[in-house]
Amino acid sequence: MREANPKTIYLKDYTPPDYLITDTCLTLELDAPLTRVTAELTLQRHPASHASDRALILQGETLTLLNITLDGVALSPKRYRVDDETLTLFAVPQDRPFTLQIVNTVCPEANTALEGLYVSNGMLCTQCEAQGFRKITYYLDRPDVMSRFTTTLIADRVRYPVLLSNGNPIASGENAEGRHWITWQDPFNKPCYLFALVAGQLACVRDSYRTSSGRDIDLRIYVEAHDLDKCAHAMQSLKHAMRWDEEHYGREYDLDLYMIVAVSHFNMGAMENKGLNIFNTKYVLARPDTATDSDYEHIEGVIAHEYFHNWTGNRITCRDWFQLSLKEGLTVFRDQEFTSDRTSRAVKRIEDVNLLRTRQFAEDSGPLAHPVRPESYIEINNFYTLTVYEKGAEVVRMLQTLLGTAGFRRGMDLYFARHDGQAVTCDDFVKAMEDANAVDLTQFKRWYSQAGTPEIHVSYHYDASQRCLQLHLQQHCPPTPGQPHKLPLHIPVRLGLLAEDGQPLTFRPAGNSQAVAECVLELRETQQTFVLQDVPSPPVVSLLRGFSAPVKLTLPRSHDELAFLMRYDSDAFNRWDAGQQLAMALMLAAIDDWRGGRELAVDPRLINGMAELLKQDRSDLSFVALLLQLPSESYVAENMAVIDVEAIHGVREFFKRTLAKALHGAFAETYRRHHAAEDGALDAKAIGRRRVKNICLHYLLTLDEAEIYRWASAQFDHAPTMTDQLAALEGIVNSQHPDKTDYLQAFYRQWQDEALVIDKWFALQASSPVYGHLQTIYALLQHPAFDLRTPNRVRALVGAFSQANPIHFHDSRGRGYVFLADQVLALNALNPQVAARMLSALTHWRRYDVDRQQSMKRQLERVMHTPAISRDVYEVANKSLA
Ligand code: B3K
Ligand code: ZN
Repeated sequence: MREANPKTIYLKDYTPPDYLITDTCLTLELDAPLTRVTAELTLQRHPASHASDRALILQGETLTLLNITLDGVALSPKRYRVDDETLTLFAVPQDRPFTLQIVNTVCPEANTALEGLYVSNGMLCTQCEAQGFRKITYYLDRPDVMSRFTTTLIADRVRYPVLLSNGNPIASGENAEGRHWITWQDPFNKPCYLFALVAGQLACVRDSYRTSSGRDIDLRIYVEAHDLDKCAHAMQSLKHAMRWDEEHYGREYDLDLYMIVAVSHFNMGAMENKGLNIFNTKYVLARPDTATDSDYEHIEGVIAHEYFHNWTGNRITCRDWFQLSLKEGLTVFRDQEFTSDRTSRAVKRIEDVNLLRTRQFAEDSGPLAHPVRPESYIEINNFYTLTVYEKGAEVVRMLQTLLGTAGFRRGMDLYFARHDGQAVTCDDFVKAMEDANAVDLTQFKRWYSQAGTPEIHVSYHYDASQRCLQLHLQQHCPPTPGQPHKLPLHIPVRLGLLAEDGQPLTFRPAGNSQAVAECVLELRETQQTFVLQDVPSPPVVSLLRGFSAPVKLTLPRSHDELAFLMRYDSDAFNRWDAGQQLAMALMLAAIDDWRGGRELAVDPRLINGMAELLKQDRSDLSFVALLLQLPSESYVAENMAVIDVEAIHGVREFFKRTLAKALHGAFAETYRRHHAAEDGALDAKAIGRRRVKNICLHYLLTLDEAEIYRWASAQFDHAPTMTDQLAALEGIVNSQHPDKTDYLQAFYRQWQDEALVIDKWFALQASSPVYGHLQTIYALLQHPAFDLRTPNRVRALVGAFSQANPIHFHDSRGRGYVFLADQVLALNALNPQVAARMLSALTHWRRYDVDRQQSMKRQLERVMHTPAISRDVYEVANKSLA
């Protein structure tokens, strides 16, 4: 819990460690109430250390210290000091290696923060990133201290038959009193945040993988026995990821064994511990009747992400936690590319940009804005953010755009060759890109140090007599906390031109002798003019293709021009985006009308654009499904100066109903056709069919027609997949369907033993604009299946309500905010990491009207001034109010 003044840690204060730990031998006598840890560490003074002090300071929290010996001699209490966070040994040998043996105990079953060693459904497991290892034993808990780990696990053989740690098992045996032991050794040096252990009654699915050099890898997924039938997809995903990394980056797996363990209680998605990934069950378990198509895709993506970390994160790790994006941004970029290759590039790009533009842009313009490489933090766990992950991935993507795929690969090869086995910085990564391509990326590096989303304003002029197009680009980045003035960034802007008939136009960029159909403009100045020659006719400009940079682009366009691009742009991303911009412009205008009490209407260009789509027979139906969707309420909010939740919701619902009325026949026909073809298959075609069909159903359900209610009910009753059952239920609950409560109950009865499905049941209600009002939320809080100790459940109820149900969360009397603050305070005592995440829904209080601002602020203040508030929650509340 919080010290009087929580300390801020600064990047500028980084110094290399004063000691190295070359060998780490751990022995854990495991049990849920009390685990005894014996650590034998071989240390030596860091050859480059200049500190004059002979003290050694180890980190340790929530530990009970029993005994310390140095080179076999017990240390008297005079030789060391222990406090809540450190163990200081006053004088240790400076001129030779020495060994420390430290014995301490921990209490896993009291650990509700789920960091360090804890219990999940009777199983013992660990989470050490970022600083959880210090809750297991005293250590130099920092990523630039890398050591060879040998771990012996001892436990009751009935209650803990499976004992796992990193690397390979090298010895095992039986002890007295029904206990057994196994020793694991990891041949690769690693920082302690990659340490893991698991002990429990686990069942295992096994498979194997032959690497490109012909080595056979033993693959295992460990789960609770009743989940054995839900592992096949995760295993396939792992094998696909292993092959992809060989083919795309020449990276092979390096141990003989790769293990994944699924646990029900987990603060995030998954963790890339060396050779022993620990996963939230949500990203492992899938069966067609329990997991949706999107779940299947996310599982493949997260399995791949953790696998890719083996090279980008584990073999090459971070020097310090400010460099987090070195491994996270890069690994997200790699998993995005993998998913694009495995599914649809256009769909994946749109989904990623949607996330970035709605959530990361909001983060970047709010009080918690920070650079991709932050300069300071109070609690590092608060910096596993959309900026570090998603914007970090965009920064890597821009490097690939600027250097070309081959140049980027050369940079990656050099990065792996140069830094294998090291703990490095974002600068080291960019240096490898520079050296491999003989380019200067000094200006580009500002993307790592400057927070905020740049805005680009574009204007252009076509000169028919010269057949020349002049494009004028201006960049500006608004101030963010601590950064009032920004320098111009190096921004890749991908561009193409369309002729009046919608066909691509070729042109010649300045300095090119050849005509091209597309090019990347490199914007470096605050204002810059680009000249394109040999443009044969007046063009329509398609800019920022594929969303080539994480910026806000403004280019005044008529509705006709947007409708034209929506139909003809050869860049799939920009086609979709033109439709979104058209819908956005119309919705924002309608919001003005709503607020002025004027009558609303939907422009025929949007209706016709959607009608066209429904007529065409396109193969990428998942892409069509995205084109049929209106901008989300949160994206509309992001585009308003003062967010008006009621107007946004009212207008969006009006648009849905109007489109449903106008396109009734087409929606109904499309629904029936795809529904008739439903066979429960899981290939891209079947997934696309379900997506389009369920969107049509949701549009039609806004019309309150008995016939459509029957369709939804029938789909619910006979659905072969969770995708269809859940979509039907969601449609029913969010419509005026008279029997929605019965359907909710039926769903609960059917799935009460499947925790991940019950999470969906909570989330669906908590995010429902029709059903998820405060009374429902309070009732769900009392439901026997609700549990504040299970992060997935908390996210399903508290997270879904506060982040995905704007109309009820922003209740005009502020009761939604009181609810959230109450839950944050209750969570604060149990799990500060999750509590801080939940609080983030109040961060953007300045974006709302004055009354709401006051109510949100009051709750933030109430949280911040609560005694015993955690560092995690304090940092979010304090910075939100600053
Ligand atoms: N590296 C972990 C995240 C750890 C978060 C610690 N609070 C998962 C990942 O990004 O792969
Ligand atoms: Zn990661």
